[in-house]
Amino acid sequence: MLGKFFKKPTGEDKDRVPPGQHLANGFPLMTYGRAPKVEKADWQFRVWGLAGEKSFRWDDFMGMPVHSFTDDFHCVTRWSKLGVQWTGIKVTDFMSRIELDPRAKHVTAHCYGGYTTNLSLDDFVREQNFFAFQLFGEPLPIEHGGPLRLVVPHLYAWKSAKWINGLEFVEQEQLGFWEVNGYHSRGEPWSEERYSSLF
Ligand SMILES: Nc1nc2c(c(=O)[nH]1)N[C@H]1C(S)=C(S)[C@@H](COP(=O)(O)O)O[C@H]1N2
Ligand SMILES: [Mo]
Repeated sequence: MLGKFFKKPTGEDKDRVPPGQHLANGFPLMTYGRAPKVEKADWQFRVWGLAGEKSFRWDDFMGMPVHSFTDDFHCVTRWSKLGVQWTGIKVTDFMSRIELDPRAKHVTAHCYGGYTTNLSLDDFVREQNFFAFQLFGEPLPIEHGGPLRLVVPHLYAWKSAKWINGLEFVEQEQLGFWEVNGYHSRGEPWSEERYSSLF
């Protein structure tokens, strides 16, 4: 589907667009269901499973080091957006504030609204991954996952959980919302890990 909504990558952009992807015009929204509205004063983030149970409030997150990130964003429905500018908190900085059980091998991200997605610990705990609270220098819009979303740049964007509010650490992989519905359990865009071979 080229034309109004998609551009064919040209020149140097070409090397940045994974196989089977086209460049999006603007920044499309992709949400299953409705965007939940959560005020920062009420916002809570919980850790459980194979990690010491812990609860965080908005100010706890804002007390962690803040960084800028520029990343390409690839949705499995075949649009990519290059050079998205985010501000957020590194997953690695967050992880230094929790006590992880060495048996933990996977994590399920939980969100306001009920969405979930799973990641191996190896894919989750990376310097490049972060919790974003700003997009292009503005507070992260609700529709894009505000007040806080996960961004995992090296995997398809369904792993970048919007309205994230919890992490459940587990030993055995526990499939999330799209993964249960046939998407690949990992979702690496350069090798086109789009769908599960089980379906
Ligand atoms: N909570 C939640 N997070 C989500 C989704 C969702 O439906 N609910 N959609 C995923 C998908 S499929 C994509 S492509 C990206 C889209 O992010 P955007 O709407 O900011 O473009 O969010 C991901 N995170
Ligand atoms: Mo997506």
